[in-house]
Amino acid sequence: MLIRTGIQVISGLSIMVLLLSACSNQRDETESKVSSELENAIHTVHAESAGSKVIEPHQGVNQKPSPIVLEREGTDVTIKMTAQITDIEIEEGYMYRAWTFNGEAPGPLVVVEEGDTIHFTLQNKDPAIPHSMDFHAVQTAPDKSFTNVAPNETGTFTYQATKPGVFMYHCGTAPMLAHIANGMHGVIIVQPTGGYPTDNEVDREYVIVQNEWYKYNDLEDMTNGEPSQVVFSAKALHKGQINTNGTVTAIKDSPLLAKPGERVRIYINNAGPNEVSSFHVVGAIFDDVYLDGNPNNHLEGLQTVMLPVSGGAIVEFIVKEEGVYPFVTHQMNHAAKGAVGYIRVNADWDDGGKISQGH
Ligand SMILES: [Cu+2]
Repeated sequence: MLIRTGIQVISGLSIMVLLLSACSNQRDETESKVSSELENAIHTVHAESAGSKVIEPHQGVNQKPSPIVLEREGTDVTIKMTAQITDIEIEEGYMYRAWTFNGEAPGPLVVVEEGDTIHFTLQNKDPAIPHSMDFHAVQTAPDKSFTNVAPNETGTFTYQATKPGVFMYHCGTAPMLAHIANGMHGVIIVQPTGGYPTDNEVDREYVIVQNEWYKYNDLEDMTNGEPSQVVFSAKALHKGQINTNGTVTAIKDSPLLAKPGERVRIYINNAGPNEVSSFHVVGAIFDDVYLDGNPNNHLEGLQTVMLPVSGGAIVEFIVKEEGVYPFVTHQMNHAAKGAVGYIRVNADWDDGGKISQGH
């Protein structure tokens, strides 16, 4: 019989306190620091709600999310995405009129295979601002292939994905910081032709993105300030998985799921735009890590993986027993601003016998 030793029900704050009490011998001081940081974060959010800077052409514009189109014919992959203005509730009661791909922030997950030729079309539904697409997964001349698409116009670009990995994509239109920080970023996974050495050991796999938010469309704050929220989102890799925006409660309200003893793989990417991620799963050690998702960059036995802005990784770990395993960026001030998600490990969870792995 399994012994329930994990944390069954836990709040974001108590996780922070637990983490910090384990990591520091100045417990009282740290706890009060975390509380005060949380209060500051909440205060900031409320302050922002009052004074938004929605530009005139975006006032009253809230475009419904539209699904990405991804069609394959041999090694030719047609991808159609939109640039659009869509409200995202980053924190309960705090709406952010995001600049997005397809109405999601981060944008929809793109998965292709090594060697594919991508025929990419961007439909710019923004009535006022040009947008563009910079896929880190391709090698091409940016001034030809990542160029602006004017408002209400469509642009098509062709390039090849020659290297496997977990790559960032983002809008590259100036000022790029504003476009990315306002929500125009996402992940493209290029699956390696020969797979990963540990493919056969993986029971379950998920895609997670970290990003931070700033005061609404405030380039000064994005440039010189501190993030208001640092968040995780889950992007559905397999049917039935959650697909969320980057919000402070996204993967706490709907935890990732696994069963005791399973090996979990997470494809993780840090969209920034400014902050490094120190990705860590509480109660687990990464048995295998592929930096940037390239099978040649294989590391073993990591407690934390460092993700530069735009950087990605695949991490694999065993969830030993039942419980709730939080994952965080171990930069505690960022975890306090929302960058905490849960993996719920439960033997009784009825997954219909399906393994959420797709190779
Ligand atoms: Cu843009």
